[in-house]
Amino acid sequence: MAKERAQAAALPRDPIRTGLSAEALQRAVLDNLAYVQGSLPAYATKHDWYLALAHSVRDRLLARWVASVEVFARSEVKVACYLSAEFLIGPQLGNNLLALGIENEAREAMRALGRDLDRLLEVEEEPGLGNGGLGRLAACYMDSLAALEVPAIGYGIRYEFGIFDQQIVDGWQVERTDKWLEHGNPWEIVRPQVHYYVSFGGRTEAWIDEAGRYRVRWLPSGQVKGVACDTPVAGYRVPTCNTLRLWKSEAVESFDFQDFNVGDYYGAVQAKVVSETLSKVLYPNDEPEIGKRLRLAQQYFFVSCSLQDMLHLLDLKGEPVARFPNLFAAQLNDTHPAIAVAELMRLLVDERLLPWDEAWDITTRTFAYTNHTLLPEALETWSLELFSNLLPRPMQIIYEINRRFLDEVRARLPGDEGRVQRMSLIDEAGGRRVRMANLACVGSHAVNGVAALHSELLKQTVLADFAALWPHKFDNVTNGVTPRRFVALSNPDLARLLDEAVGPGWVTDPARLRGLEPLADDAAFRERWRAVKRANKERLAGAIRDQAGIVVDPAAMFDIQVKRIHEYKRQHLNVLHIVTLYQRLRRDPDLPVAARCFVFGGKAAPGYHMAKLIIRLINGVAEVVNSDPVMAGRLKVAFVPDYNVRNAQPVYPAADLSEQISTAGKEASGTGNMKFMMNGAVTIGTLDGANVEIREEAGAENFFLFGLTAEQVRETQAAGYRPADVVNANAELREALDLIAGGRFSRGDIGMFRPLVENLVHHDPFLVLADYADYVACQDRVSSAWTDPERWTRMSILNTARSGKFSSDRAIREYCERIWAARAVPVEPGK
Ligand code: F58
Repeated sequence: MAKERAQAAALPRDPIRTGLSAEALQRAVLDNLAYVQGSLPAYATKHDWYLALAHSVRDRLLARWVASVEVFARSEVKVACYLSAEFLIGPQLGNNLLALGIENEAREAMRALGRDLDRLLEVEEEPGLGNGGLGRLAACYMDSLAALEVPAIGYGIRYEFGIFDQQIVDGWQVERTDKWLEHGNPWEIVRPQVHYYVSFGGRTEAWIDEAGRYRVRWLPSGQVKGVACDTPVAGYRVPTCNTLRLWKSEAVESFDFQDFNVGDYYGAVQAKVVSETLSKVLYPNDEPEIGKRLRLAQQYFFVSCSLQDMLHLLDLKGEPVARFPNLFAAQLNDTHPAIAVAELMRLLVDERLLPWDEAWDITTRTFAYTNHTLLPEALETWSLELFSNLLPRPMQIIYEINRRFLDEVRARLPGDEGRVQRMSLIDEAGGRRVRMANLACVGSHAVNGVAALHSELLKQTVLADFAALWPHKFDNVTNGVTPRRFVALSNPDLARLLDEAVGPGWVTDPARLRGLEPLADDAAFRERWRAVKRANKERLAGAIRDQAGIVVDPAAMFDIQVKRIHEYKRQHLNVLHIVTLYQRLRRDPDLPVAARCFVFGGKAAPGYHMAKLIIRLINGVAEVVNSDPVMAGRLKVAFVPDYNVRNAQPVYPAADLSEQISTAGKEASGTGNMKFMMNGAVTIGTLDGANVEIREEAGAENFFLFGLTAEQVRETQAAGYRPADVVNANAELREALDLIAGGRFSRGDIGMFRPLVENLVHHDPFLVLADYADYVACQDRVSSAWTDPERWTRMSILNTARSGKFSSDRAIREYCERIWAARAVPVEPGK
């Protein structure tokens, strides 16, 4: 640390590297173009210009970054460590310009060089290092930690291939590999000197050391090296610049050379390839699947590197290991990093020689666990056989944690072996498995759900036994999203209007948006509000034309559902409504319904056939509706391919209606719902996840509610739900299903959608049909509200005005105060 401090002090203040004026930026870009890209303006490609600008921006972050790292060295500072297998950070250039407050200067500098900043922003690849909400949440939290000046490190995996690119071919999803590193990544600093070794396989051996202590050593069959790849996370208009530290796997020379020495050169090369495979690819699932050895290896790899790094930082501070929980808070983003509980115990007991109880106290004071799902089938477990083969020493430690834990359960709640079995870290039924959620609960001092309803249901269902044993551990932190990326950056026209209406402070203090409330009654303001929305819709219409080849009318209501495709999210309920409107209009072309443009976006897990069929159905309906002259000017349907952070940015600002229609009790929180609300969309939704709180904040009159409650869902299923009865009782629904099954949307192919329709009629596990009638009735209310633009605009303004709660800054403050005991430490650059 002393060395790093010296470096910070010595960091030269060269205006070419640090100046924030347009002129300084222009010189910096030319400088980097020549000396980093080895190019000249006359020959430079768009990529060269993008990279030269990106490096110039990164230069401007570096002094802040070094000064922020210095803060970690101070003895009293607690660092929030966010452990997550996914960080869906999105494109960096625009966001960093915004954080530094130099968008205008950069635009001017590039204009002077004959370049358009917007064209350069388009060049940046999406770093798709996550699947969906969970990964994006991690990125929003990193943004807020920096904005709030809380020292923080995000720890994860530097995947070479992120989430696949989605193409639509003949209406079907086709996956293409994502080559996000093809043109290099200007934001990343690889630090080969920051590396750790991670063991795998082999066996363990007990022994007695010189001091007579019982010890265990792990004799692994292989080791992998983890190298730190750092990305700066700039705080919005503050000097703090935190670190996202992602680990890349490399081969360990010594291991390969063992093979080499016995003459097996190809074996050595093969070992190298295997080691590098570890961080090669992100698993593209939105549900964990069983038995993927590589995935468990990835989890252990990044967790072990991260904990070794934290211990190393502790040593650099010269602090004793007993102070670890005072200096680090580690948040487990779902169970993917839950193996950290066993790994910290291993590091403390085997390597730092701490007695078990002391190590356990440190461990439980360090970790806290966030759960993101109630779906029992989505709770992660690993086969014992796989686990013990890959990680024999962590497995032993889990057995020991379990033995002590179950003794405690038996002592505190005697005579309840059923409970003991349910709470055990090992599931003994069927094939024996390690239960990661149980490990996370036992090893953490705090457990939270991600919305009020979800946290309640967690305590009543999947984690009920743990909540009964340790009620004090359980808490709720409702998710939040960053208003920087999702309003200020994505919706600049709205941002300007908000600046003018309530002052620019809303970006970091969105409670100020409440100041919009009186303006909802101001006709002139409503007119301006509509003009912003209209311009945003025109922009999205352009993107839909370019990407999906579909022409949509910006005057129509933009009714949007974007998120991963999943049966519980019920994109097919939305489709059933569209088919119903289509039928009504076919029957009566003069029917007075609001003109609507339905927009969908989202990826399906490659192996999830039903989700892929839902995409095919959306595209089949789009094909028929969009080419039917009766529907012209009334209905349009568009599926925008390759939904990701970058493509999402123009979507939220253009939405009139936000579709949040999951089966109540299934969506833990949702975060897209919050992004829509901030951008002035009105929600149609069930009482699920954070929708409940969105409705509370917006006011029931500014939210379109339908559907069964979580409790009614449970009751309906318990009473022996028969979806066929629902179909028989509803002529419109029957007609819609018949049309789908009859091949209308599959060019006459009556087999294509049969699995989907049969599943709905005979099983319907997510109560799509049970909620259909109420959904359609609610959509009719939406249509009639749309016919009164003044009323609609008022609702839209009030949604933005009351969205302040859903800023990730509020969520991070709650984590800091209630879970991490972490606080802001302002950075003074150059000191
Ligand atoms: C999501 N989970 C929840 N999982 O579904 C959503 O309700 C919530 O708002 C969000 O987390 C943030 O709390 C989610 O995105 C994944 O993508 C995992 C990826 C790895 C495999 C398991 C699912």
